[in-house]
Amino acid sequence: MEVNNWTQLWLSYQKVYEGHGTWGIGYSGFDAENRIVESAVYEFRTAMEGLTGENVVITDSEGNVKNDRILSLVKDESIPKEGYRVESGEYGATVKAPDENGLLYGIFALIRNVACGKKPGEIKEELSPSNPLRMMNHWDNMDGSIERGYSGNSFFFDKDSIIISRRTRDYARFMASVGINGVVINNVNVKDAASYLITDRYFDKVKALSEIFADYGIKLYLSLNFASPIELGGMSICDPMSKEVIDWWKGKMSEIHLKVPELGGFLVKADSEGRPGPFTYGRTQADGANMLADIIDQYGWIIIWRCFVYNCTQDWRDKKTDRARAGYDYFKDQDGDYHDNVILQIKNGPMDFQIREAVSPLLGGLTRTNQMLEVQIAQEYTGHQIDLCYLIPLFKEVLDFHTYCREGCDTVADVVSTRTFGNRLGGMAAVINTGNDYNWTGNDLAAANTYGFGRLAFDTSLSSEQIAREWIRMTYQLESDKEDILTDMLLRSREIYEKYTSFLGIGWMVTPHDHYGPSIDGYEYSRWGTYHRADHLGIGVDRTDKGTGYAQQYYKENAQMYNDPKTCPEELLLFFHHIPYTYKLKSGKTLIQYIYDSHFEGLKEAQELAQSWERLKPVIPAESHERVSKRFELQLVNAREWCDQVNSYFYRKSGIPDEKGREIF
Ligand code: GCW
Repeated sequence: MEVNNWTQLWLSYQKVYEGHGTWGIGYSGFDAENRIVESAVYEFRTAMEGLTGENVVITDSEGNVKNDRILSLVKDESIPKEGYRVESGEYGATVKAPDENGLLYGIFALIRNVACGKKPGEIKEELSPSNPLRMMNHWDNMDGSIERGYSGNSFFFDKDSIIISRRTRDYARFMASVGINGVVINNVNVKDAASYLITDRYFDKVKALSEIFADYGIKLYLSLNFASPIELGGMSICDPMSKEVIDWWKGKMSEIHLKVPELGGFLVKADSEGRPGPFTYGRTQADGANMLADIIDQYGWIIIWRCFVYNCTQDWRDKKTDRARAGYDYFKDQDGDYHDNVILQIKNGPMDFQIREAVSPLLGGLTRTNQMLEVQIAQEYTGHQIDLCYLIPLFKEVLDFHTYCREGCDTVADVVSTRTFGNRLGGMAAVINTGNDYNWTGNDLAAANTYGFGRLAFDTSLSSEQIAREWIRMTYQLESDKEDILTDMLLRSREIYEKYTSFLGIGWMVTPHDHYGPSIDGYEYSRWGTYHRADHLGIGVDRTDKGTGYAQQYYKENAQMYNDPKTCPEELLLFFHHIPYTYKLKSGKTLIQYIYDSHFEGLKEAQELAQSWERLKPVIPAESHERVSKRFELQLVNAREWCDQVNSYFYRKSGIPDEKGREIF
């Protein structure tokens, strides 16, 4: 028998109160044998037994079993797609939904409310998802490794085969519980065995996986190798305009459809970081995406095409080429050309998931194209799930950003939800932070990001604090003063990480390739387009109309605001401007003094985080507490290293001492 070598995360269903009696289930308009309905009922039963000790007994069609309370599952087509209405009282509870996914989410809402301490009679919730697509992107490789993975190996793949276990089902439950409806199982860098996921070698297992996902209303997607006609088909080209290439794809897609009909579609990274793509043949990104999309439209599938396209062989001496510009430069011209089962997936910033960067001007810059937001909860640049970094506040900032693309309905949340332009497709995706570690996410506290992303994608109006508190209640069930401590830790963690690492939007300065820990000049003379341009007088990248012109990719209001250091939001000052160390910030502090102060502060606050965690020791399960404590030890080493290296570097460059005379090396 398989041993459950993993935690149940926020679905641990520890008792919240002692209930009594039994529950029966009544169906109205829903088929009790539907796979998703069965999953929903199973979950309700497991949850109620754990949370309250109450039994759930299924009433037979004659209603012969007498139950104290009834859970009524009612189809109500007046509710928007995948939405639900949940109410409970002394009589029992009712979940109304227009479809099975909505029903499942309604059941999970009911469970969440109970797990968060609400009593029957207090529960009333009505919600429909903000975003049609709510996806997780795994960067799992088929050898079992995970690109940018910080929590063990893949639980989907090992030694070039697909793993299906009880863990697969638990994973699907976790995802459904926060409203995820699409999962890409393999890395966007499709190489080696992964190219063969769309062949007979793997069809059976891919299908089996897709069936487990389907039980939880989740579509399985695959990352696709654009050069498949060459690698699998033995052809010499993969030109999207070649008739032979198109015919090859037609045959391939029909074969896939026959074998894995439950699929949702494909994610493609093309012409990026060495991946093949349409540029090789002088074609546009739209040519590539449309070719595939047209072939699969008949199956109801979609193409998710990434906009992370830039020149990764830049010359650092060249100050005109700007990686930040690349996405917009490559994709904006074809706005309107993408067919309607193509959706462009756009990283939140124009660089690459830094702790702070500007919001990508493509979001809302495209007005006639399906678009979705891509964020990263795998902590590649944000502490490798060693350092505590609750990322929901960052995502909220992005979602709330005014693009000025349309009056009154112009935030990124509006745009990607499809509210602004009425696109056929829209949504949010996260590069996920899970692996086969016992606790799934390396750091137990990093699961707040996994939970939080799903909740936020489902309801972008939730606050970072609400999400944090829900996650804490469902995971640890703390007394309110202790819950406050942990909530505060989570909410402050992103800013603290920012303080001891990068400042005012400059980014990078990380150890090349690995991306953990400081290396101020690590990327300064590299080919990756990631420079801070520091000299003895100042630091920052001039992206104004006198520099690379990146600021001009925004709508007028933002373009003007960013172009002028006086109106540019200070936290992004060095993203847009090259600034002297003696420049006075709004606080009256010089830039150099700000660098010193923020780093010393960041280090001190990281120490405070670790101390707060120590105070929680009596109330957190010992193993979990210990795992996280070990991470904090490492975080403090990291924070000290960052603080000392950054301060020393800029002291040596500028020759300006710290006003407060603290130790700098
Ligand atoms: O930031 C880069 C990462 C790569 C990743 C790439 C991408 C999957 O360092 O590891 O490749 O982003 O988003 O495609």
